[in-house]
Amino acid sequence: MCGLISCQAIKSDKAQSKAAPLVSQIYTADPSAHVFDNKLYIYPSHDVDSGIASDSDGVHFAMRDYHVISLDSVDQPATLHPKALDVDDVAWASRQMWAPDAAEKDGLYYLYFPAKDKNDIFRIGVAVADNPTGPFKAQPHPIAGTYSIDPAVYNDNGEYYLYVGGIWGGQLQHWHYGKFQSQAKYPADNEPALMPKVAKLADNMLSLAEPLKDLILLDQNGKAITQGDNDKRFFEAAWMHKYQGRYYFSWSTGDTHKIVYAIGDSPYGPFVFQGTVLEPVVGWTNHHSIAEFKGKWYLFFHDSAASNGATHLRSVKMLELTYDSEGKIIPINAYK
Ligand code: FUB
Repeated sequence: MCGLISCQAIKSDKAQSKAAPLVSQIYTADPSAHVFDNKLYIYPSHDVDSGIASDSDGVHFAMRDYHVISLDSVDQPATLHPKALDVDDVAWASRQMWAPDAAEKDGLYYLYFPAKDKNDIFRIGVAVADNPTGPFKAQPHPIAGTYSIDPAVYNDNGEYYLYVGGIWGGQLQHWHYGKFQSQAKYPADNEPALMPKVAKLADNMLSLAEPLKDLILLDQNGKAITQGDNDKRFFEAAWMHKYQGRYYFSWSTGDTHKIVYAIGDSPYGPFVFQGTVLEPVVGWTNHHSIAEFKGKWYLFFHDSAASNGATHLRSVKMLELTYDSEGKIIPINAYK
């Protein structure tokens, strides 16, 4: 099995990318894509070289702010917008502004982001703007009842669902019965894996309407995916989209470096495993989103090809995503 320091999924010198970075002024990662008013907006992390040595908790991902990327059409260059939010403007946050997402409701835009609080515990915050690119104004406290990382917000006809979670550095293994335990606890390899969490957002988009609960991911035999099934079990990078009336939940397998997906009939699941969306990319992390724009579907992802494989210096890219006649995603290899 690969470790965070010792293994990269694909070496940069073997990778001929099919896609170019959307922007090259800064390093960007963890793209969450949405279409607002017929324009594509991507909410990424902003990778920086902090000089912090890497560890398996990802302390070298020391991001401090967010910038939004937008595209009027896929044939035109992307626009990188000015800073949308800085950690110094978030009263409760201390460090590590990781993968964000955004949602629109009634003309306001909500940026959801994970950051470590003053006790070094990851929480999910929310910041509000009157336009999609910000600047966003952060709420004074994290969203009550939230924890871990990688928020993804899915708008299902005006009902908004928040998905969160990540193991290892994402701290999900420290949460039991809604309480943070300093001792990490993982299920045994043959037990159900730690599952991502879901809750509906309240009407004000600033709080949860209900406590976070497990989003159940099943294998093709209807059994919960087990902790030892590293090729399938949830690691981080939750995303939800709907295709032809069915809900597609996708995620990163972490130490096996894939983006995989499962299909369900409700935003709450359960979801049945289907297969791979994206093969491993250059760098350790794999993180994505999926959105429809002007009649075509696209996969948004990142890799470290432009930084010669530096895991914490990634670039956001996009490729068209297609389905077969039964709605199965045709797996993407970003290099072949
Ligand atoms: O960018 C920091 C972390 O790396 C994200 O939160 C994870 O999903 C992984 O991409």
